[in-house]
Amino acid sequence: MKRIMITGCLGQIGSELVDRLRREKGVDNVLATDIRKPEDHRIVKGGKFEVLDVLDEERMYELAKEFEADTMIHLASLLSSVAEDKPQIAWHINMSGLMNALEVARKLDLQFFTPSSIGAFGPETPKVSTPQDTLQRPKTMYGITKVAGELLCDYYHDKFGVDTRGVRFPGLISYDTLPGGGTTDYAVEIYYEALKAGKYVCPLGEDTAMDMMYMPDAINAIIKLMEIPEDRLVHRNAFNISAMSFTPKDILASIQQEMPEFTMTYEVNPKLQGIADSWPDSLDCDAAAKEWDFKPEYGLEEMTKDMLVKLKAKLF
Ligand code: AKB
Repeated sequence: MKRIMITGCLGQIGSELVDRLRREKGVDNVLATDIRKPEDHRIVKGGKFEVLDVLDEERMYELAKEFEADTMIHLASLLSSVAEDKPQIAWHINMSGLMNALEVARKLDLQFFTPSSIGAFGPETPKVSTPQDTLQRPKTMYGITKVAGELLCDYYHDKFGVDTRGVRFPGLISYDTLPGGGTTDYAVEIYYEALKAGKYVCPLGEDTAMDMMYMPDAINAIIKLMEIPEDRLVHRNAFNISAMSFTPKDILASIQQEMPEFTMTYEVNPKLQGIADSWPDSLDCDAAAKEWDFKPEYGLEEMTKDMLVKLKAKLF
């Protein structure tokens, strides 16, 4: 990873990944792209930035070639909840966008990363300690695009020799950029509402367990996986990773440790509940630990403490 082009940079992962890579690899070695260009955004102002619709393969190719990229990190995608509202558009963006990015990687011989998700599993998958290699029959359009994406990335490696790598991200929690349209978004919103309103209405039932991870661990995971020597990898697309598994009741209790006055009520959203119920409760991450030393640092307690401090500084 010396000259890195990233799509979907203004999203939840992209904005923090760009900051980190600009710091570590040099501002001029990172090309940030997104479909929109808010002129006063720090990602737009702070280094190389180009407008790119990932459905435009020709422009993606020209930008990567001109920049002399050696790595493509493809993040642009619709998340699970919004993809259920617009399944046809989600298929188009998630699949054609990925195919375009893989084609650019093949033509220019780029190392390639794209995230998969816990959404790549379905209701028939073992729910607890979900194995790395197991049944994947998701029932959401998001999940279908993620499984197809995993297969496509493996295909580009096996058929064309593209160095494709990926992880199945759990819900990601961060204070910098809000996620948009995911099923796990509640675990971010809850901290905002705790600080702003002192109360939160949760759209999922109190015992709904899902895998989660704090953003610094997610960024570390991307960088670590991309830098591990290829001969260590048995799997490629995509590795189970997770830092914790919790329910709304658990996160409520962890926030109440810091803010005893915080309260939560429940108004279950059937769409979100249905998606969450079809996903694993907890992943087995042994393959990632063995093949590229994956080891997250934050558990629920440490994350809650850090989130509340950082978010307070941001909001007030
Ligand atoms: C979503 O909820 O859609 C994402 C994910 C787990 O992939 N955060």
